[in-house]
Amino acid sequence: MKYKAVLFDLDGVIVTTDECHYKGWKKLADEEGIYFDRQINQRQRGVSRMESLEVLLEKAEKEYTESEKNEMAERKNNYYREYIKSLTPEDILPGVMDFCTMLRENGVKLAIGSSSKNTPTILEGIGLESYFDGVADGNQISKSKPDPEVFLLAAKLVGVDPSDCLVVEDAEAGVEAALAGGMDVLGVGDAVKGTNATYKAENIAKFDASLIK
Ligand code: B16
Ligand code: MG
Repeated sequence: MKYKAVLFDLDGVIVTTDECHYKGWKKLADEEGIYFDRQINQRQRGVSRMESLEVLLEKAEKEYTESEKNEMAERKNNYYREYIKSLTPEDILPGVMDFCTMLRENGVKLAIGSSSKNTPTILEGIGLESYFDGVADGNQISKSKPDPEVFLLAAKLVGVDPSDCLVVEDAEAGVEAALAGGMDVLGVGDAVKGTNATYKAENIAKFDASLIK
């Protein structure tokens, strides 16, 4: 194989939780009377909770205090956590398990590199809490994507040099993070179409894995 490790983003790559993030932010925006749509939501992919709130507040008609912002981020997270309560292995996105099985059979290490502080809850919901060789998430980092910190940590956890890693991402910020860390990247979905991702595919199921063999 061309890579010794594959580092997966979580929301929008392994699991459908990107839709739960959208619904949580939409509910908050409606309550606050702030315009919000799916295009704005694309820019929240891969960035931290507080940075996502700032994206939403670009359309706000008033200034919010720091304590109001903290309350809003917490409110959204409570909605989000309600939605992800019902996650099951059926919410794993198409092609993910086949791709992981193929990689593992070829001796490739598998890790998670996610900005989300809810990563442990999500992995438990989809039954993959002990599946990965390393998990780097929003609880362990201080700079979120597009900074490469989370992917550099994931590479370190599996003992692989960044230049031997492939990152799989659905976010523009995530693609930038991987490239900044010296890694190749497979971008999936609509949000990565304008990026410099090494490979692009609609989703993992549609990716031609012979390209990395
Ligand atoms: P939380 P990823 C990211 O996860 C999401 O894409 C992004 O929309 C979210 O704001 C961020 O996690 C933080 O999530 O509020 O759960 O800590 O795509 O890097 O797996
Ligand atoms: Mg993502």
